[in-house]
Amino acid sequence: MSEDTIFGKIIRGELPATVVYEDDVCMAFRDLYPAAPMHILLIPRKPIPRLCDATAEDQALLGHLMLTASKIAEQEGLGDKYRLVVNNGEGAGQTVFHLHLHIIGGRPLSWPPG
Ligand code: DGP
Repeated sequence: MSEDTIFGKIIRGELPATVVYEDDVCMAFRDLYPAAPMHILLIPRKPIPRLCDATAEDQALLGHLMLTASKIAEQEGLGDKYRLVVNNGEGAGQTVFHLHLHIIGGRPLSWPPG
């Protein structure tokens, strides 16, 4: 049912978002509650709730997301200084159950994350 998440609504144009990239497979927009000066969310159009719900059928889609994240980071001027995060499941902090990659940058990033 992840078509009914806020991200499903953004994909369908029912909720506004500041879109920075889109193609047939995915779209990327600015996070409404940024954790860093640059915080973009990259989502597949296919409504996969969590990364652990992806299957072998999604292999090309997942590869496309990774390569697109790198392209967006370059487009947004992050150079090679950015972090990709996937929160998988409630226990890991996932709040929107439509798979998404956080692209975070624009400040020093410490490790390990909290
Ligand atoms: P996560 O906690 O990993 O599920 O990340 C969800 C992210 O979605 C979080 O960083 C805040 C962001 N977010 C929540 N609601 C909206 C919204 O309506 N629009 C946008 N652009 N981002 C949102």
